[in-house]
Amino acid sequence: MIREQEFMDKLSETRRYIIEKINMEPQMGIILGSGLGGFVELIEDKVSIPYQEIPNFPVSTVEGHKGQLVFGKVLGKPVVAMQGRFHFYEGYPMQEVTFPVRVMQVLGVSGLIVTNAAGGINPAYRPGDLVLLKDHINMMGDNPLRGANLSNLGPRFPDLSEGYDLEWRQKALTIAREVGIYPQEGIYAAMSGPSYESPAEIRFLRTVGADLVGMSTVPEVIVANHGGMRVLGISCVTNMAAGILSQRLSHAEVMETAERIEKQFVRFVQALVKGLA
Ligand code: R1P
Repeated sequence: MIREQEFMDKLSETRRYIIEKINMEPQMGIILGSGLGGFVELIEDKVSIPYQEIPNFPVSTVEGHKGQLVFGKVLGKPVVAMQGRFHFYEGYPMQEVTFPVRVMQVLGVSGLIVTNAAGGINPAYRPGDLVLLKDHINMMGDNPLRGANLSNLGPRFPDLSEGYDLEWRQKALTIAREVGIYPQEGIYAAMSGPSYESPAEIRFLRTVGADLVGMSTVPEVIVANHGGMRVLGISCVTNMAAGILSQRLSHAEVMETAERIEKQFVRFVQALVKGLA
């Protein structure tokens, strides 16, 4: 179980290590989902720090998640991007899965764009669609805030009634149209994975109102909200979920679709950083 002082000490050590390497204060954080890491090509005056060099950082083990923090500027705005995230199914406890969000918080980040590759449940979706998240359903069986509250970082019982900031969502829709993108809006259900969901689980998720399913994002969003950040969530529909179409699922397909829509995704996130920061 997490001890507050121990956690804060770790966080300070990580922060100290990072601020010695960068000479900027990132304003916005971006978490790049499976196959979407190419966004970092766009970051200027880059300082990239591999996760294995950062004290107290876990290491990404999933294909399509390179494993580095990239600091720099996007259209003049100071950002930090996670090229690769940590998933609960990799075996990390929730506090480790979300440790980078805490690091962003203590570096001064006040807004987070969190992205993922997701399976489409809503039959109106097609692989390749971008979806702005309006809410989530936590089906992971755990919560990153379990344990002693980190009272220096946020409240015991954070409100999630606008876990995905409404004003940002509205602005994001306008910004999307300006760059010729027409995203869907939907609710993301997070499962623990790593097995993909069964057709019966997908029918269940559809019944309870989920439009998309994946194995990430929700822990990060909970911690970001706890830390007082504004959050925007974007899913790339990389495949239809089990049982929606009669085809089998694979991470190779997830990566392939993510790569196919990466250019459009990058254009959108770039415009968002400019418009929201
Ligand atoms: C499954 O193909 C993987 O893709 C998604 C799922 O969560 C799972 O990790 O990855 P991201 O959510 O990290 O984009």
